Amino acid sequence: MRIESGLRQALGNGELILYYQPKFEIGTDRLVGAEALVRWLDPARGIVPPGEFIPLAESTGLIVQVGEWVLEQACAQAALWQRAGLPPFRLAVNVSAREFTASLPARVAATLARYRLDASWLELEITESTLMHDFGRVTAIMDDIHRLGVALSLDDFGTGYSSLSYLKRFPIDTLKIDRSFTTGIPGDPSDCAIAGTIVSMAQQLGLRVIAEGVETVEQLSFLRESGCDEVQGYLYSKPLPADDFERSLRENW
Ligand code: G
Ligand code: G
Ligand code: NA
Ligand code: MN
Repeated sequence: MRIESGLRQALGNGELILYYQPKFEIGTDRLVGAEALVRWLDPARGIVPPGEFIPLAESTGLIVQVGEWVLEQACAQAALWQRAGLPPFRLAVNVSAREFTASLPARVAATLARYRLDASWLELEITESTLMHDFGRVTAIMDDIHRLGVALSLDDFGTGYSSLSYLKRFPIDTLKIDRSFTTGIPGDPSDCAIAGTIVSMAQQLGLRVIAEGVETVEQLSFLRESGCDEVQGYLYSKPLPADDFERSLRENW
């Protein structure tokens, strides 16, 4: 309860901030995307990671307001980068199941318009739990988002319980191999088999595939050999504040 009222205040006081973690294409080593990750800058406690307040925000419904702020902030930042003439990349925003409502496509469209941000700059990361709700309703929302030119990726792939048949029924562009599988590469044969199978399934379905949580060159080599398209993880960069991200982008990437 204390953290809930604290989070409500944090929203009003501008204590939320976004960090940005780059995504790289394996074949070209080019930065092709980034994931926006929210943090709470609590004056008393310092930086509070999302793992400590997103679950609470989801169970209380506050995630809707948090999500509105995140989309707004991410688009504002991407528009600055677009206008600064940085090489274009897709900025991904995490969207929880409770935010995935019929009003989302219109809000996304309005936000893009407000910042004059091209839709090719935006991607939404959803999880399998979002897909397990009413099929017709979820498909309609995804189709509307897709029609705007905004990409959709399936986060934490392989950890959920839904049927694989959704991969052909929903307009998904990219699968994100969950960090828990990447961690076991190359030592754990099961994790290697799962990651390799996700990559080949994605290829055969015409989807892009990215591995998250890549920390070692051995993991990178395995993923390259498997044919994985992109990687994200500490091997390349931790999530960074906007200034640091932009500086690295100009200097290194
Ligand atoms: O940054 P970190 O690895 O600590 O993030 C932990 C979790 O919080 C991840 O599962 C991530 O998807 C989630 N998360 C981070 N930012 C957001 C956000 O803006 N919205 C939602 N819904 N989840 C987020
Ligand atoms: O649930 P989601 O996939 O959105 O979570 C992404 C989270 O993973 C972010 O909070 C980010 O900080 C974290 N992360 C990103 N790269 C790495 C990595 O290489 N190793 C570890 N341990 N965590 C990572
Ligand atoms: Na994510
Ligand atoms: Mn993930």
